[in-house]
Amino acid sequence: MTLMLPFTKMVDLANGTIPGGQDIQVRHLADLKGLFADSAAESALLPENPVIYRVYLGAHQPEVVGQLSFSTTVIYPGKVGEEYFFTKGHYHAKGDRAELYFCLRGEGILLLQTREGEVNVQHMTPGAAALVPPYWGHRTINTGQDEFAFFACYPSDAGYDYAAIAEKGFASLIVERDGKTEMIPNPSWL
Ligand code: M6P
Ligand code: ZN
Repeated sequence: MTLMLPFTKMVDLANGTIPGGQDIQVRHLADLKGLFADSAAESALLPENPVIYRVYLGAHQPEVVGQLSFSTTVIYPGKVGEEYFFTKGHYHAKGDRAELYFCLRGEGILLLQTREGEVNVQHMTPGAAALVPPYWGHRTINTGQDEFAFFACYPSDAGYDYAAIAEKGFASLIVERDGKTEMIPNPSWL
């Protein structure tokens, strides 16, 4: 066994970033192509290709049992059609791995779904600690006017299954209608 040394990373609570982190994933609209329900609105916005969110990796530990990794995610405000900007969303490749989210800034929704199509919604405002239990797919959505930022901690061996979400999406959409946030059924959910 190789003994790893403890370490600390600072999260900037003002903006939700992890300064000095070498690993930042930038997700543009093109990276989420096909995920928004309103494909005409998505196509119209594609030439502009806005940044939808950034993931700041604080610790990407070896992908083995017992290790924890952590990151922050900053989702920018905006919509594609009536649907708010969101993360791609994933199930864990190892489905029995859980994850913890802690909201730092702004407001949003943690949308969860089982593979059988059961949906659950958790409201995220600064201070909210939301648990993603094993087997729940998860996506975060910025329902506010400002940046929405949260901290995430997860087993390093959890892995990502994006394919199921890319194929079927989520059973519910989070949209703005008449200035209000609403959850509506996804018309293309099978
Ligand atoms: C959180 C964590 C990360 C994840 C990120 C963006 O920071 O859950 O593991 O990568 O959100 O979500 P996605 O991978 O679905 O784009
Ligand atoms: Zn996850």
